[in-house]
Amino acid sequence: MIKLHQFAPAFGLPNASPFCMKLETYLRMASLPFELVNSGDVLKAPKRKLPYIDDDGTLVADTSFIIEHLKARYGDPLDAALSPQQRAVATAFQRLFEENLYWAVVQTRWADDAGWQKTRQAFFGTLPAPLRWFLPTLARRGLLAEMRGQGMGRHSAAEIQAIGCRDVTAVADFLADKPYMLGEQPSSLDATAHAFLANLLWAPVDSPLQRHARTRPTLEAYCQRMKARYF
Ligand SMILES: N[C@@H](CCC(=O)N[C@@H](CS)C(=O)NCC(=O)O)C(=O)O
Repeated sequence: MIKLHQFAPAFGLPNASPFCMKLETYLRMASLPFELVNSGDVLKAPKRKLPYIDDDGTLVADTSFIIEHLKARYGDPLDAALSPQQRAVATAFQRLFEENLYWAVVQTRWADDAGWQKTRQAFFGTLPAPLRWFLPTLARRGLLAEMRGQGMGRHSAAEIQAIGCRDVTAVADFLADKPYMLGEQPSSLDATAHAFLANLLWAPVDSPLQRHARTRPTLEAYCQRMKARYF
């Protein structure tokens, strides 16, 4: 049985980590049986980030490597029929979500003071004292340092939100009125798109980015479609 090691659910979402939610969505889409381990223990993770899987004793980290592993071991029901052009588009959008939009969402949750109050309560509120007193500040400091190292953190809040809004516009314009990102059939790109868009639309963290996403009703309809089909 595949064990999916991830953070505990928060914000009323299957997971407030878009990467953890991406992998759970993929496993559901590919009809692979799995067990959730909601320990949130990054120190046990091979690359010190979640999620990772334990597949009958084989540990695999990073959602892209995990999905490659799953395809090689259990088959590729979602992407096998994609054309080279569709694969190229999927790769480009995956990078948009995971390498760029992700940091704009991080800004709304970890840098913005009002967002941080929500994040702190949702992610750390149930921790026992004394962890509850110092871990949130350490985690916040660490993530903001990562954001600065990545480069996004060097921009102003308004600039970061404008960058993220352009990503959301690109996704909404490309999705248009198609049922799934690449057309009539779902592909693994939809695991990423659903996880990142649901985290943006449905987390109780107000931001210019969220308000912008909510002006595009096809994004809400898309997430509802994915939720109804796979969750
Ligand atoms: N490229 C990785 C990204 C995973 C990732 O960034 N996970 C975050 C949560 S969304 C994490 O574990 N952060 C903990 C930390 O940085 O200490 C993947 O695709 O799995």
